[in-house]
Amino acid sequence: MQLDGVLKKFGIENYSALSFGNGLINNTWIVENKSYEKKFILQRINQNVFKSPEDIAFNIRLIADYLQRCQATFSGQTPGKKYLFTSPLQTKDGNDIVKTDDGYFRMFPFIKNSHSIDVVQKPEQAYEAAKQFAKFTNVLSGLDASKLKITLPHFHDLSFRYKHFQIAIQKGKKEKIEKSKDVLNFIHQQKNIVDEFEKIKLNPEFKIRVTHHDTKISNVLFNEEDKGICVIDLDTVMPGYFISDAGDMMRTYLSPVTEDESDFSKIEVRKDFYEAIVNGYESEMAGELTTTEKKYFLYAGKFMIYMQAIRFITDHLNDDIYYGAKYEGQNYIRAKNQVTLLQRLQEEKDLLNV
Ligand code: ADP
Ligand code: GN1
Ligand code: MG
Repeated sequence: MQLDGVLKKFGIENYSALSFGNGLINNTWIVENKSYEKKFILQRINQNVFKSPEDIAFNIRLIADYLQRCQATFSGQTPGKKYLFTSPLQTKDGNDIVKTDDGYFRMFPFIKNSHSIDVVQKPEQAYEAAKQFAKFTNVLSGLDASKLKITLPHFHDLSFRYKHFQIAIQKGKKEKIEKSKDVLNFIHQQKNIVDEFEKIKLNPEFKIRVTHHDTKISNVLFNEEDKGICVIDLDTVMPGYFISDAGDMMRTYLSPVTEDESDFSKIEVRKDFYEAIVNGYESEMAGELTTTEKKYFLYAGKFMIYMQAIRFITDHLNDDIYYGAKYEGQNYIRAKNQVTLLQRLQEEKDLLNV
């Protein structure tokens, strides 16, 4: 893709650009300005998914301005030290986002001496990541979440996902449905997870807060000592429940293998990682979470794993229009992987906060 025009808007002409990261939705490049030896992260927003990229830019700006206004200091941090937030760079014309014939682009400074990881190998990494996502929500507790634009309507609305899943079964090809029976049956059997979510929506003990909604490990930057620096990938920051963030950490940090693993015997629930997530999250959010919410960490894991299984199998039945597939049946494998993970989690009887 020709990036000259976009980079020129940010005042960069002499550059190198390399594709970067393993995200499923956006395109990311690492850009180096050869004149100043400065690095940037350039991203093209996936418009099939995000219909209004301006809304994402609005939310990130709202948060950046809020943090700047209150110069947020934070318990657990050195007093006076500012919360690190990766604000987008502005173009020479003062815009956060650039529209070209190839789509919408935005750029961030590359956080120095940072790296991300794709698989959580040590409980300390799970703790650090959970702490960073909790800190993000906590530092924004004074920002009215309802001011955020909804960048993806119904994103973590499990009841909505379940409805779409049922439609996909009605419309999907008979043969595909027949071959997916094991996954479909399991999802139907676990419908109580949806019913519980309906109760949560009616329960005032569950607070709506500024929620990240994509807490996988690659969305945290670490320093060389493996300490969390900050969270990134803010496209899905919207009002939401803590079960979205805590649950997606369970979904992606508990098992030693990723959602793409097809050898399901490798999927397991690592109890010490579960505890690290709860402790890391509570290290920043204990004062904010209600007593009821604190009892819902295990449910959070089930909720997110179940929803991801539904999303993958729905996409499989819909011919991979959302996630794409590198090989035929990839989204079926991913769904079965998530079903296996949920089964493993349900087998655990003595996890914290049950
Ligand atoms: P995607 O939506 O494709 O997941 P991300 O915003 O998560 O996009 O970026 C992809 C990867 O790029 C991240 O996992 C991280 O390694 C790297 N990255 C993103 N933003 C920055 C940044 N500001 N500084 C350093 N690395 C970054
Ligand atoms: C997508 O963009 P990425 O790869 O971080 C998806 C998440 C899923 C995840 C599964 C906007 O995240 O909701 O959990 O894939 N993001 C969107 O890997 O749909
Ligand atoms: Mg990401």
